[in-house]
Amino acid sequence: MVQFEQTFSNFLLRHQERHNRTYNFIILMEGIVSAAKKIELYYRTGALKENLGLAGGTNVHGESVMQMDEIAHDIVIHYLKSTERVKQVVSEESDDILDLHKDAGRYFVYFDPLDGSSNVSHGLPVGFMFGIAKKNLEGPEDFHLRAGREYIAAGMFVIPTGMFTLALRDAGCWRFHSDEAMDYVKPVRITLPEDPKKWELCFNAGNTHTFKDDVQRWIDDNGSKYSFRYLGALAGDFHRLISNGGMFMYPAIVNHPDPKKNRPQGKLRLMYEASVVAFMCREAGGHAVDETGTPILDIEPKNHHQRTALYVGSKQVVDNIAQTLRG
Ligand code: AFP
Repeated sequence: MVQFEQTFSNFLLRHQERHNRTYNFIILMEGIVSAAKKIELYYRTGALKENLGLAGGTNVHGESVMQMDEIAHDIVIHYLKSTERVKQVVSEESDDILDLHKDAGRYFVYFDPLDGSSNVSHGLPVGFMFGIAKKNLEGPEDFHLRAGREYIAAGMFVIPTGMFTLALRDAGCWRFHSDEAMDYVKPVRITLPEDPKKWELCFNAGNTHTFKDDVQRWIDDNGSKYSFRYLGALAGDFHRLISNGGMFMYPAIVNHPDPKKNRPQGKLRLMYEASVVAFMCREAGGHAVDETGTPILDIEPKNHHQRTALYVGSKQVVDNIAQTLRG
């Protein structure tokens, strides 16, 4: 018998209807999904076409090589523009905030088109991560940078695995799989498991000696309770974490033997990395804080490329380390 799965488009259409919403968000998401499919296609064939190299170089055919993250940025901008629904975007690949349809648009999109660049030359998983906020419907738009709690949705594609996770405000965190026709299908609601048996810790253990003393002590006291996993691309690491539970962390680097390499503000970007996973995690029943124990979703960005430390995952574990962080 032929097995039919619910498609992402059908899922979203029903969601909008159920909540008496407009179709604008569907048009926006159609653009985002088209971009993800295109990035996936380029990524899969990148090694063949020698598109995984350094920008500015030339391949064996004498053609100029574009770096995958630049290609991914161009793809996302093209599809977002074509929706005619986006006012402005923040992209990891652009120094400036970019205006798309500044007056007529309805949404702000904050994205990293290809997160995890150290995996690119190996063809290993990377992420296309995005957060979405809506214009001020009540008064004149002031174009302020939104904190994560103001996002209406956030999600990520783990490329090239065909996995897509989307969280909708107050409507849960959902995972979809790409089928044979490259349609995203089979919505499965994700809730962080309460059973600590599967919980994992996920961080770059090679950096441990550079974390602040309290965090190193917390790891000494608690690390042995969990298995460790680390891929080095947030989307892939978080994809696993949100299924198994536990905590992903990228603490501030404050004790580096070479002080120039310290990162007291953390490494990850607030608007299109930390707030995106924090939003998904909240919808899955989890929590996320920064180096001071402040909820990530409450941080008002002062700069669109602002960095932050990040502790995200099962509420119990994050609450526990947050106590240490608050001192
Ligand atoms: P890149 O895109 O610069 O490789 O950074 C990826 C990332 O922002 C995030 O996806 C990873 O979780 C984290 O950095 C990995 O950082 P380390 O290589 O320092 O462990």
